Amino acid sequence: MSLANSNIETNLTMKPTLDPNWPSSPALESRDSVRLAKSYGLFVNGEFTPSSGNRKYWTINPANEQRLSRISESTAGDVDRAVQAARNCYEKQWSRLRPAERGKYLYRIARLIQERSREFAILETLDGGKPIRESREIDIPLAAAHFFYYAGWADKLPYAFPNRKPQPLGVAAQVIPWNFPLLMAAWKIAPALACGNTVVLKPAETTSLTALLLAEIIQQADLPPGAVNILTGHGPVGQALVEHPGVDKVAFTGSTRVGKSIQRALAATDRRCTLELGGKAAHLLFADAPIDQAVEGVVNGIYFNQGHVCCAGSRLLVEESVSDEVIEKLKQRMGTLRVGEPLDKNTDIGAIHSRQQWNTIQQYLESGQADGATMYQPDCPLPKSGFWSRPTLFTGVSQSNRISQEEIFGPVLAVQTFRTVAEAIGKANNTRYGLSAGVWTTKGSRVLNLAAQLKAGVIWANSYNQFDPASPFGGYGESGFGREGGLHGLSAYLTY
Ligand code: TAP
Repeated sequence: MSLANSNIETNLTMKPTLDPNWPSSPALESRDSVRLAKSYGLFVNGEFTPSSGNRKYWTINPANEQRLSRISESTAGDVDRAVQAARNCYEKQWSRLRPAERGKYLYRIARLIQERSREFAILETLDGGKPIRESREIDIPLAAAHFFYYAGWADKLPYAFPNRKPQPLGVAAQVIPWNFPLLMAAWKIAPALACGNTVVLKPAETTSLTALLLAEIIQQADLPPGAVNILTGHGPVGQALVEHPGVDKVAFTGSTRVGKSIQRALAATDRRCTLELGGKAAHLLFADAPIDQAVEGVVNGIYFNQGHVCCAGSRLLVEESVSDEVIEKLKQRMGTLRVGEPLDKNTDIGAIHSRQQWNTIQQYLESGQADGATMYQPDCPLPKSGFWSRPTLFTGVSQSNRISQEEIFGPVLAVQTFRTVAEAIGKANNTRYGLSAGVWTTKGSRVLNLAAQLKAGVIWANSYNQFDPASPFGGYGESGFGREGGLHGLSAYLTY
């Protein structure tokens, strides 16, 4: 058969029909792909139950302010019930299980998260406002990875702590924030269960949907009733939980203000506590760094998840000789960022999480300008409804300005310059926080020197926001104490 007679020939000779105005195909993730209940109950003792007070509140989509579903407000009685369920399960079942059996349950949860990852990603984006690209490629896979990782440790604790007898603590009260809802739940629940503890978890009031889907998965995975309990509601629910006398361990991630109040409440008790709090991280960018790569890393470091990131690189310290070039390149790159509909797969910066957080960011934008810094924002269009903030860069910032001292938790970068390494270190460490830092240089010896001198729990070199379940994460100073992730994350849930 000659090619001239074949279909291949015919197709090859057809004129191209690609219309440059065609829209790109829709994302697989859409609002229609998830089934939202009209309202949700609490997850206690393996079952979804109404709250005893029968009070509910709306959770909304911050990208359009539309109501998504109604969430139950737990009462003190519900907290009591959940802690009791966790205690019963701890004493009668979970702590007595063969460790390898605990591991099997955790593997099951990890696989179910993977199976339902699209649902999880859409819910996370709808409820929290983060771009679907981030929920799909970072939050959800990392959450599954944490369960896989800690599943592997469940029957190897004696190897993790040789010559010791590691024992679980009992009932863990866990309270998490709204910026990485499923991921924070995984960071907390996976190591606790792997070590033989049971859990009562309170998600943030504005982002409970993925925690409730996780509860469904826990049911599906057939965990013993009471091993994991999830209580929704506002701050006072978290307070009642961490102060409950039936709790043996408190793990909190959130603001430094609330972290301090928890520490005060636990001061006279022998309960174990870990606090993962705020941050004000610095990038240190040296003249010898690969500038384009560094600019990309700085953009990722601050604008990822709208800057709602505890370890966000919200300060840039750049060597004076390259500062003009770096700032120019930063502005160019910021101009290419797409702000808008979080469910659009091309979106770089999604919605600000809530009106309250939007107000906070506006106050900092005003404060930066009032203090004399120069503000730059690209002229990108913003949607009409919902909460939005353009990526922002401040130059001419001084060390005492609020925007260089306080955690903004928004897409706002404060730029300062330095001339010597000592000056860079001094400025980077001049903060009450100490969660993370980024170093941009081609000199390996400088990286090692800075890693030893920067007071930060995590230091990335020529990269930023790299997370792995095997690597510990936590802070110094007002960024809290204790580590999550890796082997260190196990020790927070054990006595040995
Ligand atoms: P917070 O206001 O502190 O809230 C965190 C959690 O605590 C929420 O579930 C909250 O409930 C609850 N809560 C409020 N008052 C409480 C009390 N008195 N006792 C016990 N629980 C209470 O923080 P946020 O605004 O959600 O999150 C942002 C903060 O979290 C930032 O500072 C950020 O840096 C920090 N963060 C740190 C890390 C790490 S790993 N260090 C990771 C993520 C976030 P409601 O939501 O109902 O108020």
